[in-house]
Amino acid sequence: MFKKILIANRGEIALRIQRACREMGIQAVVVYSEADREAKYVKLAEEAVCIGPAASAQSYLHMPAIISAAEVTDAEAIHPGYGFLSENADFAERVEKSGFKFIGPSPESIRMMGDKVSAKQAMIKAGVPCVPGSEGELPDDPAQVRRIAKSVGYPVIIKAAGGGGGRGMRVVHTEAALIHAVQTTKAEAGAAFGNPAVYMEKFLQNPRHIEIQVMADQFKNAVYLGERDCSMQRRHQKIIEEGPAPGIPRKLIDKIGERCAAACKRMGYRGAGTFEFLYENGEFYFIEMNTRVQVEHPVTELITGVDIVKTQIMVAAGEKLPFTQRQIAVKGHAIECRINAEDPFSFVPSPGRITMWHAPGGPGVRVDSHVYTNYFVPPNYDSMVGKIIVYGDTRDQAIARMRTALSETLVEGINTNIPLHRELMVDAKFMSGGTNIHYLEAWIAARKR
Ligand code: MV4
Repeated sequence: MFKKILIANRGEIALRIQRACREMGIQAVVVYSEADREAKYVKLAEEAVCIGPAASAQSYLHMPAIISAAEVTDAEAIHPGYGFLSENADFAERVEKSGFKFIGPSPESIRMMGDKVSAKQAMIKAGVPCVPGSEGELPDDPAQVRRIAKSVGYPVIIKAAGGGGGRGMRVVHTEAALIHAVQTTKAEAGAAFGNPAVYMEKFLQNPRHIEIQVMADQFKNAVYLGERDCSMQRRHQKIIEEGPAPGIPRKLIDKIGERCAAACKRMGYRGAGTFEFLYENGEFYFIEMNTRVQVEHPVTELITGVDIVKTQIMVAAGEKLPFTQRQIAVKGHAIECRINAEDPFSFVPSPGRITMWHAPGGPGVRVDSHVYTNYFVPPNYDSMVGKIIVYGDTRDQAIARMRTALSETLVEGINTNIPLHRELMVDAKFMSGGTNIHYLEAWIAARKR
């Protein structure tokens, strides 16, 4: 096992990874920007290296600074967390070329999934169901593009191969609008991702966003750890995640989960991964794969008992997965509310000094946060200041516990979205479960303040 790991991230996930290291008897080195000197993950670390100014491009995204920090502290491995460099294949490659282990998949796997066209082709080969659409990249010939759209059937969606997470897509409802939409998306994709390639899919109108967590080792063992429902989102930012997904039969989850695990084995995938699906009318359609630990990983940790971060470290060190598929069972229900420093009505970020922070507690309540009373939320990064995750035997119990947890939570000095969460936890449609990806935005539009 590693003696020392460098954590190439900030905020709550830097603290989460540090906690896994401590439990495993591994020394953790944290890195921080000038804006993060006061963060809890820095204060709690035995070793911390300043890697640059507040701007991410000059600190958390600056590969030479991070690799130098690993060199001067004699770390053996680098955990990238989520965001920042976590899905950058070139970074993973530079980490390994510099003699460190990258705690994540191989650069080849990251690259393959980063290109949404090659990811989809890999899934088709592996028998994972995908949204019907173009076979790979769209050709240049407008007549051929029209023919493909006709056979897929309108509405269609044009997506950039280099996009993902909601960036670089355009819905097309009629043939008259098709070619212009393709050309515009290609131009934007070329400028934004350095890759003008686009592909086409049937546009699903009212899907849910369901994702399957997987974990694999270098010996081609791979298991799926159930699912999460991440449909409660606004502008591609998830705000509530839960597992299991309300109303989806376990048999369907097992069937798709087995396909995901089989795909991992076939690809020689190592580490944690998430297969993202759209779910509509009882069918799953693969859209993207994330090759990192995700913000919402605690939901899976609570319903399976698996420590995902610890397992990431074990498999990166070359160990076998410490469990088989037969040993994994989903039990109970978990819900996560992301707490953001923002206005609960306008969603404008609300950085600044937190004059009072009181976290909830009690049975089945977990809080992953790097903030505390007197902490200054810097304006330079994501507005998430923490996550409240609750567990219950049933979904109703989890909701009841989340209501209690939210009622105990006290944050002063900044605005947060806690009022929004409090309202949603008593919303009849949320309470009955199974709302689609458009529900939250429609709910916000109709909301009275
Ligand atoms: C789609 C779709 C409907 N049909 N693909 C948005 C983020 C990116 N991961 C893929 N996205 C979508 N792809 C087809 N063929 C609708 C979305 C989508 C969405 C997906 C998941 C969660 C929230 C979303 C919000 C708007 C659109």
